[in-house]
Amino acid sequence: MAGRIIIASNRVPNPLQGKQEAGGLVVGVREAIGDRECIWFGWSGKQIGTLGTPQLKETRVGNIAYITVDLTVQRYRGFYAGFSNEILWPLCHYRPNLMDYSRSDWHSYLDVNSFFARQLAPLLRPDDTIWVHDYHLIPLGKALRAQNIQCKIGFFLHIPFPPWGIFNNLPNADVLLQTFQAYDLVGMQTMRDTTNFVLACRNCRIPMHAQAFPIGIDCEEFSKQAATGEDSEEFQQLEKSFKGLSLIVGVDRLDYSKGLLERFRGYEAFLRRYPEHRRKVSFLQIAPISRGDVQRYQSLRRSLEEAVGNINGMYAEMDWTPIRYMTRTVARSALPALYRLADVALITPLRDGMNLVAKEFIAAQDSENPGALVLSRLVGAALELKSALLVNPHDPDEIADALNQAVLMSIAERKSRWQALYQNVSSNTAAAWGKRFLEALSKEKTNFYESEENSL
Ligand code: ADQ
Repeated sequence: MAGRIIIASNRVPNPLQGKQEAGGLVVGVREAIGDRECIWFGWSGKQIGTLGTPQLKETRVGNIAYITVDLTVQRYRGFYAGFSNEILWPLCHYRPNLMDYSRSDWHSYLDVNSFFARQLAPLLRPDDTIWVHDYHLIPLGKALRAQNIQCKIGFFLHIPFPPWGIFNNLPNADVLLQTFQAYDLVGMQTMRDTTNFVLACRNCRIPMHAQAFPIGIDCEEFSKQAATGEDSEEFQQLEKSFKGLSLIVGVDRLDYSKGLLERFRGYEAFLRRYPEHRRKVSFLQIAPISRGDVQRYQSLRRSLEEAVGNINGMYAEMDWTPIRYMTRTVARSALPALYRLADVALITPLRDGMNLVAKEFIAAQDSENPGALVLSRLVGAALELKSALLVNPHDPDEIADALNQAVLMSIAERKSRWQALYQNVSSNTAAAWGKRFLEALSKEKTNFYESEENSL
């Protein structure tokens, strides 16, 4: 593939932060770009009072030009806080009852996507390849076609795609689905999402194809950071404070899709039903606040604090705290060593497109003494990480039983499960994900319902 790569995502990574700060999307995309010329386009993260003439801000680092544009407060509310996060996010995480729908947010969503397309179109050349990311920008492809852009355009959805019976709760669901037709390739995280998407399109008589491209992590880099991080002061402190205890760890953005309340219920059931583990384990849950200005997230935060308070109130001893819960931001550089120190990772979202934390935990383990992974069956990663202890996150007793099994697991079993998991995480990397998507996009546009391995 010649030509430039154009990445469009709602938020653009800070070009001045190194690899250290990068998440899966950023790593995968950067590796896939390689040395090719690239524009990374999106929202600056800034809200402005009135629009005036939109100002594009460009920062170039190496072969990548990061180009961002501000949004007005009104557009931010309708497009981002409203339609993206209070309608599409709950809907795609199988929670249509949490949608807070308004027609004006829908119009704002379409309007901002057209606005982005108008800003991006003049920067494009005919031989560019455009890769659009995630639910904020579903109609961007169609809006670009309306600007007469004929380049190849691919789309990847990072979050789940629910069954039609759920998706059709969205007013104008068919109109939104039709906008996917502007893309030459649509990628989903798993075959489950791909099937749901294609069947939803069939229900609306929209001929569409899609493929599964499960996202990975930069496994080698993560393993290296975990091993070297053991010398850091943070790690030493942490190790000292958990000395003699089995450490159970959870790391998730504070979001209702991550199943934190249900997880705390599971941990409570574990302490209640297996009292022999009290004083011998400690659970550290890190949950950095996200979307803190949204009311639903504020009330979730209060419920979580109450749940932690109840468990600690009920089970704590003078010299033992059952749960430590942090909403403060933890340096990303501290995570690999924390995962390595942990005996068990407890990752139990109610729904998740993939869940990179599960993969990062596996990458970070010491091969001679790996920890055990307790993972929700309902996340994309569970379809790959089959040697984890898989649980239904809605069942506190199942979580409790899995925690008991994880804490007691022999070294031989931990090693053999981890080897199978590591094999998966190290072969399906972020770089491989990005390359697979762009290679598939560079191939034919036509119907590949039958011919492609991962397509419907
Ligand atoms: P997220 O919902 O954000 O991603 P996840 O896949 O777990 O969920 O990725 C979170 C990332 O943030 C991980 O790389 C993690 O290490 C990092 N992180 C978490 N806590 C942090 C902290 N305190 N400080 C710094 N970094 C932290 C969305 C979808 C997922 C999908 C990804 C990628 O919801 O399902 O796996 O995109 O496609």
